[in-house]
Amino acid sequence: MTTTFQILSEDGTLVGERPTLDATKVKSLFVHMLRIRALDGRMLKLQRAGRVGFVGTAQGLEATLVGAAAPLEPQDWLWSGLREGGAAMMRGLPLGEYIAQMYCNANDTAKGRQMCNHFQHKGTNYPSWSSVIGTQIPHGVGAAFASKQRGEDVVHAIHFGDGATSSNGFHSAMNFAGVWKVPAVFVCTDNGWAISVCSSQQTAADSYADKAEAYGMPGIEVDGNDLLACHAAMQKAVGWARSGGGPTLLVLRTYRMLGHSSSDDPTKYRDDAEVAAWAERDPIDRVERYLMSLGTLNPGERDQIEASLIEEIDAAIHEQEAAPPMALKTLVEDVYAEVPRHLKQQYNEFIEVAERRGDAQPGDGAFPL
Ligand SMILES: Cc1ncc(C[n+]2csc(CCOP(=O)(O)OP(=O)(O)O)c2C)c(N)n1
Ligand SMILES: [Mg+2]
Repeated sequence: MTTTFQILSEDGTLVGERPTLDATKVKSLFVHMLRIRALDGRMLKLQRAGRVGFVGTAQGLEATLVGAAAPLEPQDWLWSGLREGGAAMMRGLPLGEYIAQMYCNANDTAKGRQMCNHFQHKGTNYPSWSSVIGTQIPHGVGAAFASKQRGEDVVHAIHFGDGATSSNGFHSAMNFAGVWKVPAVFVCTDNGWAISVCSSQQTAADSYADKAEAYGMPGIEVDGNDLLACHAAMQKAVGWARSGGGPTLLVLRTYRMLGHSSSDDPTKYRDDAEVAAWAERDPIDRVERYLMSLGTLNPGERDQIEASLIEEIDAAIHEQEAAPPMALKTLVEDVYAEVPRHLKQQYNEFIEVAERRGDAQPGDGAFPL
């Protein structure tokens, strides 16, 4: 029977090993958790209002994102599964850029070529998400092997969901990672569901952490609603990888509180009672109770922090909503050093249609034959 690593119990009292984080640091991580929740809430409203196309929230998963990202150094890499945009922001993806990627506007660094809500940030070693489940796992292991071969002081945090453990990429990547002892931490966010497939349908193993044994690495199950446990487990695994010890599989057990995405209706496949039970274990409320008990957070302070976060987010939304769409010309750029004749021709034909429809201004046809 797998035991679950915990430091902070549900009522916010310490039950495990002594936390290495001081109260001030915990409070700053608490603010990051609140920012992720506030941003998700805002994005979902924008989606419902038809202002952005698609949203997959991290509601309920905030301790996993923040706890696992905090122990990384700036030179480390974070390979995202489906929901780590908030972790990227914490490591330096600017809020404005995050929102620009939601709108796919002219400030979108992916130039509108990604689905919205699929983030990337070169400056903090955060490769673009892939919707194709599990593909980032072998990519991350390959990059971790390269870091090892080059003798770099770089650890790769490779995130994925419980559903990705059924992908080919998971097994081949875990196998190579174990053999090559790459500097990686596999962070499996077990949020109970892979869209409508629950964990008991996904695996017959007692825990996803058991899978590590077959690949010759430690596998640790962690209470994913416990910020301090997620942080401590990640800190140890990152330290182990950095010192040449090799990879670890961390399984952060938590719960996806909302739908898989804005296109999903979870009431079709899961019970309200299950959701209500997990709501009682909210990861943010737990840290709030702990900080209150330390006297580091005052009554009413959470409301004030939330209000100022919403103000900051709304200002960034207004700024990005005013930005123009990505220039149409970018459709044919960046593949060839010079746009070839056949693409110029196709582009000009496209612009003629776009002008007729009012989607392009006269003059947008920048490639006259
Ligand atoms: C290879 C592949 N198969 C199926 C899908 C459809 N799909 C999208 S998300 C998802 C479930 C992912 O679940 P999980 O890995 O647990 O991540 P979570 O959404 O719970 O964060 C599936 C099956 C896909 N995108 N790629
Ligand atoms: Mg899942």
